[in-house]
Amino acid sequence: MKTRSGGGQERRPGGETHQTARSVDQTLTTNQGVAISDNQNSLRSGERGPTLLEDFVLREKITHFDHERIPERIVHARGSGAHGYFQPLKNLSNLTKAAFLQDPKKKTRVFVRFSTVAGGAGSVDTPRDVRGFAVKFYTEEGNFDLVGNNIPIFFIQDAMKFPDLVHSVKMEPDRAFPQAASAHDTFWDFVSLMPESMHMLMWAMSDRTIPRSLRHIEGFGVHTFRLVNAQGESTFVKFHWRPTLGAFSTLWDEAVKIAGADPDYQRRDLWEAIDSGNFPEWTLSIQAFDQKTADELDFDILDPTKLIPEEVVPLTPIGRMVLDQNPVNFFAETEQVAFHPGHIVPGIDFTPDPLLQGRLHSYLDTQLSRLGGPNFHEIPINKPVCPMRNFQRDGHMRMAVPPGRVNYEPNSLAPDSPRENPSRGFASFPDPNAGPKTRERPESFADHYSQARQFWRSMTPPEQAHIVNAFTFELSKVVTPAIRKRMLGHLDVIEPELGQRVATAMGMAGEAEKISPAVSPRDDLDPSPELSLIAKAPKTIQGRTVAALVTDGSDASAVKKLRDALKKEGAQLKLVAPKVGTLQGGLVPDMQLDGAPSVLFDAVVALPSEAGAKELTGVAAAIDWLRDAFGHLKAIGFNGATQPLLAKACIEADPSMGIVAIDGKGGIEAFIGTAKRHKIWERDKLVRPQR
Ligand code: HDE
Repeated sequence: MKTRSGGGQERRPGGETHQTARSVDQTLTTNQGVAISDNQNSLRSGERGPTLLEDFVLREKITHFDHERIPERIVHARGSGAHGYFQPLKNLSNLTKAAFLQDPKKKTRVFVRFSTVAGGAGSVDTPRDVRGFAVKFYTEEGNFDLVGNNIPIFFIQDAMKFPDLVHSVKMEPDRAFPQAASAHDTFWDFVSLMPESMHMLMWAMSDRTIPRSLRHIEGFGVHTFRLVNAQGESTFVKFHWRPTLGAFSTLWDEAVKIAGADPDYQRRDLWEAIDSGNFPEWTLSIQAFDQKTADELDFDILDPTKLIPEEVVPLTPIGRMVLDQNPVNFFAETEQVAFHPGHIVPGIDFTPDPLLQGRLHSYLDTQLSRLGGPNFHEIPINKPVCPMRNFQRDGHMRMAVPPGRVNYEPNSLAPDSPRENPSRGFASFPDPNAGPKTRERPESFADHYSQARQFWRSMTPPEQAHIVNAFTFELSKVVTPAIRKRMLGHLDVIEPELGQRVATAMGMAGEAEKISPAVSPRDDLDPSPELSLIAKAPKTIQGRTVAALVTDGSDASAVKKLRDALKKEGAQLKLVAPKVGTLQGGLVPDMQLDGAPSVLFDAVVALPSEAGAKELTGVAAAIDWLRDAFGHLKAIGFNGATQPLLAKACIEADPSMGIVAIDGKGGIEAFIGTAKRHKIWERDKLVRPQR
């Protein structure tokens, strides 16, 4: 279902309507509404003379253009957004009085922005990086922003360290590189001096930071929040988003090649999925627990570098989010949307997590410079859908025109003007935590290694191998040997096997600096299988793209059979050919081979004609197409004609390694069954050194 075209008015968040129909009079005007007679030529003194200062049309147009860019976000600059809705699964009044969580029939509109953290707005989509997962709920009681990431913990425990963390990971300030990459000295220098980062580093070096797409990421609120019901009772919660399609990742080599083949890979994927009616969906779950459970946990619930394993406090699904509409204007919506963890509604409240507390200042402050002043809440994408009234006035770019002489409260001159409302208004939970004024880390935040070790032990062998490879890659890019050695020392503490494998892979065995942790890592935390993506991956190809390599003379009926079978599974087929024009035999390719390497697809099938296959044996892009799919552990289907090409790519037609002949009986089903495995892990040892 297309949602962006057609006449009439579409409902937009912020109570705005979006006019999609063209007005009858299409005369071009200035911003003041003056009709423009010539939009091609500036006003000049004589045909070949100088341009006149008087040309208000030119000056207005150029001046506006000069100011088209606003400062990009200092972090999370590159983002992709979408509209959608949220619907609770049940009435949650036992936990919270938040109005949007009471009625399972009620849909609340949302706007979501996914992002990478370190790169600039024009950087690529697939660096190794944390993904932001920010959701704005336009509730009837005001906007609620759940500003999370795709990783349940964070690098640091205290907001005081955030500028240092971000400075260290962004481009180095003298040389302005590397862009969108943590693989450089300053980042590893900083984190290797911050033991509290160790747990997050394990996640950052795992496959979580190279996701297959934005539709395939989990999301987390990270901090512990509170839900508060009408009786004033509070429950602690951690928020979790789980994609219905399952969470999947790419391989590092694949992510690197995608960056070159399609820098907008994830933005395009999200856009195309929504545009074609394949609306991405997530379940919102909570881990809900009381003070007694909090006291019994191994770690402090206020420490954002720790998680609560699902095996200890299970997830309770509470709602579902569907993204069903692309933005109609990237700047107006995705760029100007302003998230803030402090945008909260009655029934939800903060905890004194020292990272969250710092964020409550930062996000409001950053919008002042990013969006130019204190009135960013009037920008349509940021506007609440419920009535908004107060005595705040004026400032840059004020849109509202509040009439009357009364702009203060209390007043007796305007009895109908807004008043506070103790029964409905937001009341902070009376958190009893207080103490002497101090700058100190609590003792309960001191264990920095136990959950890092638990994470390592919860991974499957391929995931462990990827973590080893990621540390090896990143640290090999660090030029200063002392930093490498310091990090190797931390890895030894996390788990000696990890430290040794990375050191050996770098040719630095025995060179680790000795790190003596303040609190030694515990050995008794059970692995948490829910932390592994591979262990819980659903067997599905729903929402995936399979590519078929076709040539002149390819069998159109074989292509149709494959397409129909994939469609039944909710997957789509794209045709890739040496040339994009219509092929002999009538097939119409979607993409030309040069611009469609196999990294862009989830699984591939070679369906050339015999003559076509022979010709492709002399084309590097075709050989790489199969070799890369092989190296990236993707299911490969082939017809009989492909044999010479497989031979040229040194690929043995071994079904146990996911190389499936599809022209025989049951061939297509066998191929789809293989593709549902996402990656053929058995093949990994054939193509990657097992460090
Ligand atoms: Fe952010 N963060 N952050 N952050 N963050 C921003 O706000 C900040 C943190 C997150 O799509 C900025 O509007 C501080 C944790 C997302 O617009 C800024 C601290 C988590 C986004 C800011 C943190 C996040 C941001 C930059 C530590 C996961 C993108 C532009 C105290 C729970 C939102 C902006 C979007 C953006 C500050 C830590 C998630 C500068 C000070 C932890 C998803 O205000």
